[in-house]
Amino acid sequence: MAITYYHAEPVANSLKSMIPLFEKGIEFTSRYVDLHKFEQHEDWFKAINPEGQVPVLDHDGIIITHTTVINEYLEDVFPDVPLRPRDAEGAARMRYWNKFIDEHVMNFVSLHGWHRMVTVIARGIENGEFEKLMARIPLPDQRKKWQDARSGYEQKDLDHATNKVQQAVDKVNAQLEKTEWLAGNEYTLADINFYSHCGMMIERMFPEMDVANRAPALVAWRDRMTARPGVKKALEMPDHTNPALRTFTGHVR
Ligand SMILES: N[C@@H](CCC(=O)N[C@@H](CS)C(=O)NCC(=O)O)C(=O)O
Repeated sequence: MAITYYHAEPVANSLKSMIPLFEKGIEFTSRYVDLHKFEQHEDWFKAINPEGQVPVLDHDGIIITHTTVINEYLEDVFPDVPLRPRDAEGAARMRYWNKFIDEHVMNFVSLHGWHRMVTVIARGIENGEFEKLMARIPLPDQRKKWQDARSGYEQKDLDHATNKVQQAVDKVNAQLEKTEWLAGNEYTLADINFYSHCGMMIERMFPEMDVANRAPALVAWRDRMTARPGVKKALEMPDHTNPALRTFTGHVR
């Protein structure tokens, strides 16, 4: 059995499927894909994932993409250390939160990350070179995100994204006042999802939200998450982000 995990820095999607690999003690080969050099749009990588995005799981030649799908696949194939409740109700609760995070959190935090970091990168590319890089991006939505990063995101879109994040923080905090973990009394893939996309970086990215006072249950949960050995190991994976840009994003180190 051989597993290769293609990933970028330990944050957001790349972190989200790396945590289950460590939590479950699955041996895997790490293959770093350098997003700063647009390696995800190179032909060799698009031959593995035609959508040109990380992360990707290769399990004995079976290619799985999209983190929520990867994580459920890992759960089905390696159930010994469970990260999904074994009862139908618990699994449904976990999936409810995963759906909420995938649809109402991920893209909105991501927009702020791109605004603070990718805008700088996209503007640093010469005319002509930028168009060539755009032509290699397979997903139209991603191509637009890169183009918008270069021209600058609209304030109304950034404000909308901030509101979405704030609503999510309040909703998650309300849940964590009632239960230890998002889907109930068990640590699940839903916790890993929210942590990777929002929980780990919320205070650094949105200091004006005053999360410590606004959402103390979330902060206590975030500290429980960060202390987990599996999470720690994932966070220790290499980070090649330019340190000057890293301060604006969720990167831990
Ligand atoms: N829905 C996908 C989203 C994957 C995604 O957005 N990956 C980002 C990194 S966090 C990426 O590859 N960005 C570079 C690009 O699209 O050019 C998932 O859950 O895996």
